[in-house]
Amino acid sequence: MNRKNPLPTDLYCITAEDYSLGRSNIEIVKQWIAAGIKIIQYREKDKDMKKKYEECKIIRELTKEADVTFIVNDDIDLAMMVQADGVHIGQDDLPLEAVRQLVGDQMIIGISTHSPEQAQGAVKAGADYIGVGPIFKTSTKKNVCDPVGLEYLKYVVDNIAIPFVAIGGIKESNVIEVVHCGAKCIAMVTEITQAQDIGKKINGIRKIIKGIEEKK
Ligand code: TZP
Ligand code: MG
Repeated sequence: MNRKNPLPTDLYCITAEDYSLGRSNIEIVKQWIAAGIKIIQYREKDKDMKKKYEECKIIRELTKEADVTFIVNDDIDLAMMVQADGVHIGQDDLPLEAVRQLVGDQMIIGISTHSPEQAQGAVKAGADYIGVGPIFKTSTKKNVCDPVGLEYLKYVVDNIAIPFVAIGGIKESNVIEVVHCGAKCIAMVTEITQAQDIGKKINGIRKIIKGIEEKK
C-alpha cells in the first residue's frame, strides 16, 4: 500500500452485508482475498460503532496478512483505531484538509466526487484518489445523486491527474462501457456481493476487462 499509487488496475470491492445473500462481511472478505482482490472498503451505514469496530478489527488482520489495502468508509476515528490503510469520505463530511490533519501523512484519503468542480477541488485539497460516480443508476446507496453518466468519467480520464475509481450501477453486463472510457479501477458493490459464486463472478469480470485491454 502507498499513498502515491493506492488503486490497482482491477476491481475495488466494498462491503454491503444486507446485499450479501445472508453471508457475513467477514465471509465475503475472505472470498475476495481468495480471489486476489487488492483493495477492500468497509462500508456499513446502519450498524452501530461497536459492531463496526469488531468487524473492522478482523478485516484489518485478514487484509494485513494478505497484503490487501484496507479502506474504511465515513468513520475517521474507526479507520485510525483499527490502523486501516485509508479512509473514504464524501462531499458533506469533514473537509479533506481537516481529515488530513487528523489522520497524518501516511493514510490514504479517498473522496467521492460527482462533478468536474468536485474533482478539481479534491485534487487541490490533496486527495490520494477520487470516486467517480454514480456512473449508472444504483439503489445500493441511499440519498444518492442522479447518475453522472459516462460523460463525467470521460472528463476525469482526460483532465484529472490523480487515481480514480469508477462506481455506481456497474455490472458485468455494462463494465465494457466503463473500461472503454478509460477506467482502470472499478468498484462494484451488489454485482459482486450478490453473486452466488464470488470468485467466478470476479474472474468473469476480469476476463471482460482484460479482453478489452488487449484489443486496445
Ligand atoms: N457510491 C456511489 S454509488 C455507490 C456508492 C457507495 C453504490 C454502488 O453500488 P452498486 O451496487 O455497485 O450500484
Ligand atoms: Mg460517506
